[in-house]
This record gives sequence, C-alpha cells and structure tokens, in this order.
Amino acid sequence: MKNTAALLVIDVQNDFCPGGALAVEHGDAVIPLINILARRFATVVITQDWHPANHVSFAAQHEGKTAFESIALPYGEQTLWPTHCVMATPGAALHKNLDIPHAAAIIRKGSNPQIDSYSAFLEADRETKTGLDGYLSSRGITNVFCVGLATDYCVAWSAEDARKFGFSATIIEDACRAIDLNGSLAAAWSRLAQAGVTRTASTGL
Ligand code: VGL
Ligand code: ZN
Repeated sequence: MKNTAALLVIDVQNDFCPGGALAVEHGDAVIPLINILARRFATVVITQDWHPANHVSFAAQHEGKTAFESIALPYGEQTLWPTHCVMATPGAALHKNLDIPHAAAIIRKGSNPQIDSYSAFLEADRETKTGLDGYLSSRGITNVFCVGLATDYCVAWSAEDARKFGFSATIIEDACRAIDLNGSLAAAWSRLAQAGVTRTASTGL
C-alpha cells in the first residue's frame, strides 16, 4: 500500500469474539486475515471500545430495559447493549491472536459515561472528536481502509466518518463480521454507499 494509506483495525476485543459479552458470530475468524493485511500498511491504528462500568449504552443502567432495545438520549436514539468492554477488564483487551507489532496508535473510545462512540473519529453526539482525524492528517494519510468488528456498527460508523473528514474510505468486507440486529447490516451498507464508502474483498486489494 502507498504511504498515504492507513489501516484501521476496529475493536478486535475479547468481548466481541466468541465467548465474550457481546460476541459477534465468528468474530475471531477475521484475525488471521487482519494480521496479514496489516503487514501491507505502514500506518496502522487499532481501536478499542472502552467504557466505564456505568456507561449509558449498557441496558443494565436503565431500569426495566433489556439489551438490544433502544432508548432516546439527548444526542439521539441509542441501542442498549449487554455490559461490554469495561475499561481495563479482560473483555476489553485486544484478542491475544491479534499480531500487529508495528501499529503505532491505539484509540480508545466510548469512555464518556454519557455518550457512546461507535466511530473511531467522532462520539455519538457527532461533535466530540477522538483526534484520529488529526493524527491521520498530520501523517499525510488520505486513504483509510477499515477492518474488524462489527461491520454494521463500529466499522460502518468509522468508515462514514472517515469520509466526513475528507479521507477516501474502503471497508475490506471479508476482514469484518457483523452483529446484524434488526436489519442493521443491510441498512449500514446502504448508508455507506450513500456516503461514498467503497466495499471490497481482500483479494481485490
Ligand atoms: C460495538 C456495539 C456496542 C462495535 C461497540 O464495536 O461494533 N457495537 N459497542
Ligand atoms: Zn460499546
């Protein structure tokens, strides 16, 4: 890959892998491919979903609510999730088979108790930046490639926001797995197409 390309490795954490608190089906199956792809990029950024134990996205924080329902919050509609990726717990750790020693930056997101953050660039209030846009820009990055978990949430929102900040964005589909809650995967792909995100297979890179 050109030096203007970066790979974003989204949320390959224990809680999103089989046996985890918010397991994505076959989530761990993407790891060997991600390890291979990462070797083609000089710039790799890893993200971690990283919530306080009382995070607003946890169903357990809302009396009478169960996981996968949604509620209205000041910044919009929020899906409620099982308690997951609590900061500094084993569930929040990167999967042990992820092997990207040259990744120079790790972005942790979702740490504000009141605001979720699917995207690696912007929190769910659509205002608060993580700083990733500046990190990439100051390294001369113009093209962002996204892999990881989950296709229809954190990968999709990150790719959409990459476009918002003026990067080209490509999702490498076979290096991602989806949650697919109530048609969320199909909905994500149509929003992504609207946003000008490219969808490709790793074999086509
Ligand atoms: C994610 C739901 C809640 C993700 C994170 O990484 O896609 N999904 N938190
Ligand atoms: Zn989360």
